[in-house]
Amino acid sequence: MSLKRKIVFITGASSGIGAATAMAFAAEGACLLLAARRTAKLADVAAKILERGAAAVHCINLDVRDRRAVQDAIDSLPAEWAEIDVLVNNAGLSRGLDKLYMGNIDDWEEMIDTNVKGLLYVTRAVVPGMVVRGRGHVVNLGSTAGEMTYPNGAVYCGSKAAERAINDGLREDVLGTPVRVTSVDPGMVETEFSQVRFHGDTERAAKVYKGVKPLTPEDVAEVIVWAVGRPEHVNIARVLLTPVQQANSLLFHREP
Ligand code: NDP
Ligand code: 8X3
Repeated sequence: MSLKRKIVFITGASSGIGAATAMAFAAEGACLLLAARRTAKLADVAAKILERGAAAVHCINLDVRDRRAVQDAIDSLPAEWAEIDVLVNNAGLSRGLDKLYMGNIDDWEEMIDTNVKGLLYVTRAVVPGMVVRGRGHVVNLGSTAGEMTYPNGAVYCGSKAAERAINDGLREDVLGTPVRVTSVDPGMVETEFSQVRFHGDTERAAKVYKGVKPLTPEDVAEVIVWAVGRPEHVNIARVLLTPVQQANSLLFHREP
């Protein structure tokens, strides 16, 4: 399926997987609607994707946790951006790595509000238009963490298990329409993810990737663009991808 001039809405496009996905869709000549909170970073991504071949770009300053702001952002899109063809529900984060009974409740709220409720708000705002127009594709970012819970990560893993259930539920609920629903579930990807998890502790973040060659954001972006580019009658339900040195959430082969 040609992605030329398709309107692709990516949440969390200011870094990591979201920014790489914007670049990958740009190379296909898509129109990129980019959202995040850090507008300066978003502007950098926008400039790069135009150089890369995006047909057009429009940036939105959006916190997906703000239910009203999400609906307003979609309702007030300029007419030429309103008919979203592809939604990539990528905005997400982990905070902390603590035993559940010692966890920081503010961290839990932030993860659940972003990864679960934010994803739901954006989906609720965008998918009705897809159903009415009779076309659309939703790609949700899951994780190996949603398949297998690891110690000290119960709330993040729970948020990604919820993503998995919501992804499958949405696919059931749009059955009978041409809308497609895909979950892309990576293992370890080197992005700002671990720095965010450890509240800016770069030394601790670097240890996460020690002795392992992680996935790059571009590896994940390539899978997302591939899933969206399948012929219109093909729905890729879920793609699980890991570095070769990772078998699942818990099992890694680390070089000394
Ligand atoms: P990054 O930290 O590099 O990027 C996260 C993106 O989410 C940023 O653009 C950030 O933008 C945005 N974001 C966070 N909170 C909000 C919010 N409240 N509203 C809007 N945007 C928000 O991490 P990744 O690229 O790694 O993460 C992207 C997705 O991939 C997440 O859903 C993550 O759970 C998932 N994932 C990551 C893996 C990994 O190992 N890195 C593996 C599996 C899944 P800003 O701060 O500017 O708002
Ligand atoms: C991100 C992968 O293993 O750090 O979802 O939770 S992990």
